[in-house]
Amino acid sequence: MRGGTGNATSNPNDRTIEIMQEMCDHYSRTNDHWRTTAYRKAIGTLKRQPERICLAEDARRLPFIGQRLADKIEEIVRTDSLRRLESAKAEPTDQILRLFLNIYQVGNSTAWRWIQKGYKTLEDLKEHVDLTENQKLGIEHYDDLLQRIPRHQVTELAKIVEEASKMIEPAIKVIIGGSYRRGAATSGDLDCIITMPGTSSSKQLLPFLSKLVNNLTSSGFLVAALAQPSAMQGDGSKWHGCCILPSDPAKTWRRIDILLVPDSELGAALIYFTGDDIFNRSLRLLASKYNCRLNQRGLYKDVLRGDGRVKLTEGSLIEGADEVKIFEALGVPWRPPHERIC
Ligand code: DCP
Ligand code: MG
Ligand code: MN
Repeated sequence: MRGGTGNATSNPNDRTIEIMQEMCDHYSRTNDHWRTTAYRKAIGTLKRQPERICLAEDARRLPFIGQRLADKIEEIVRTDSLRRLESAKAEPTDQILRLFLNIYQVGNSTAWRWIQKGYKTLEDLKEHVDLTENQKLGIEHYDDLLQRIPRHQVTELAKIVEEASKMIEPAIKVIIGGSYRRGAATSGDLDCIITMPGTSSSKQLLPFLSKLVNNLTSSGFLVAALAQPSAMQGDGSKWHGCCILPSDPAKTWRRIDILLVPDSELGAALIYFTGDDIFNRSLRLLASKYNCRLNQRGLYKDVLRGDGRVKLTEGSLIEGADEVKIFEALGVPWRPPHERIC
C-alpha cells in the first residue's frame, strides 16, 4: 500500500504530494490509466524538488507538469485541499470502491465486479459472494489489517522472528526489508528476508521455514497462513501470513511476509524487497534498456527478446549476491534504502 508511509527524509512538498497521491489513487481505482500516470510522474518530479513549489508558473517549468497540473498544485498550496479530490471522495461509488479495495487481496477488477452486481457493504459480500479464504480473513480482520504498524512495533516483531530463527539454526540471518528498511515511520506489514551463508538455492531453506512456521504458530505469534495467489512464483520461497505482537494489548492482527533467499541471490532480493515498487520498476526498465534483466534473483545480461519484447532466453548472470555491485553494473550511483523512492 502506498501513501502515508512517512519516510525518514521529508520534502518541502510533502503536503502537496500527499494530496496529489490521493488524487492519483482515485484515478487508479477508477481505471483512468492516463491520469494515474500523469499524476505519478508529476509526483516524482515534486519529490525531487529541493524547494517548496507554490505557484503554477513555477510548477509549469518542471518536467511532466502541464498547465492543468500546475494549477492544481497552486490550488493545493493556497487552500490546503483540492476541489476535484473532494468531489471524487464524495462519489458513492468511490466510497464503496475504497471499502472493497481495502480488503486484503482485492484488486480493481474484483471490486468493480462486485459494485456492478450492486453490492455496497462488507455484509453484502459475506452474504452473496463466494469469497476466497484470504478474502474472508481480510474481511474478518478488516480494521486490524488496515492499520499501519508503528516502527518500534516492527522492530519488536522482527526480534521475535529472529530469536525463533536462531533457536532452530544459529547461522540464519533475518533482514527486515520493505518500507521499514527505507526508514519509514510506519509499515503496512513485516517483510522478512531469511537467508543463510553458503546457500545457493532457496530450497535449502525450506525445511527451516516449516520448522519456523510450526514453532511460531504453536507459540501463538503466527495466527494465520494466507494462500499464495496463483500468479506468484510457485517455488515455495515466499510465505504470507498474519501475526500478533504478544505485548500489544489490542492483539492487532499484522501482516507478515517471509522471503527465503539463498546467499547467492541476496543482493538482488534485497533490492526487490526493499523497493519501493516504483523504484524497482524504474531499475528494471533501465536494465531492459541495456538488454539486461533484473529480477529478485539477479541481474542477467544478453537476454534475447522476440516480438513485443517477450523474453526468449534467461541470459547469463552478471551479479546476484551483492546489492552494491548490481547498482554498479547498471551504472546507477549507490542509493541507500531511505532514498529509494522515485
Ligand atoms: N514489491 C514490488 N512490486 C510489487 C509489490 C512489492 O516491487 N507489486 C516489492 C517492493 C516493496 C516490497 O516488495 O517495497 C515489499 O512489498 P510491500 O507490499 O510490503 O510494500 P512496502 O513494504 O514497500 O510498503 P508497506 O509499508 O505498505 O508494506
Ligand atoms: Mg511492507
Ligand atoms: Mn510485504
